Amino acid sequence: MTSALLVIDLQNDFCPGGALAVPDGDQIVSGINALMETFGAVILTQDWHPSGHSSFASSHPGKSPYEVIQMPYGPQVLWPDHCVQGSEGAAFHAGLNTTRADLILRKGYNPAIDSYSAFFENDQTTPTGLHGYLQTRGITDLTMVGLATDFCVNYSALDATRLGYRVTVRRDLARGIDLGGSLAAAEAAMAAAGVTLQ
Ligand code: VGL
Ligand code: ZN
Repeated sequence: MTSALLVIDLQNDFCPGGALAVPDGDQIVSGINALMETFGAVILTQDWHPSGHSSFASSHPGKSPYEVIQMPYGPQVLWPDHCVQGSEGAAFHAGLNTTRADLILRKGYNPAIDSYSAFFENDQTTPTGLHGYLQTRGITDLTMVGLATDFCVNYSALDATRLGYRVTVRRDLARGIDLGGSLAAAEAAMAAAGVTLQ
């Protein structure tokens, strides 16, 4: 078996002081840097939205952040503007060891579709290309860490198990947004799907 570490969205906007701050999101950086040294493959994901992205509440007159709307592909939480391409908020946390990364995968660049998962956009059909990359490298096992446990980590872990990877989520190296119980729901869904919650 060949394993990779997938570091999800460890960006300024998801850390304290950022536009969509995850509580204690910055507390996991040094632990993730240390964990990188134990993996033969390290992949970072980067949430990377064009300004005016359809997941931003500001793109929907009269709507507020954290409201849910119906998109052609299903329900979508509306977020504060975050991780706008090229902005400081979209940059990786300054303490993250990005030098160690083999691949930096950007997602969420499609103006009309959000992409929580590192594998598929939120329509659950448009691929990001990560599956092909991992397959051609012979990677079968994935350990996931980063932000946010209940959104991008959760969706990535569920897609990865569906695609046949063995998936571990390091809860100690992930943090959640927790909108109305979404953290507990995500952990239950991951456990039910066969994700190892460590
Ligand atoms: C994320 C909400 C919106 C995440 C990204 O990285 O979990 N959450 N965009
Ligand atoms: Zn986003």
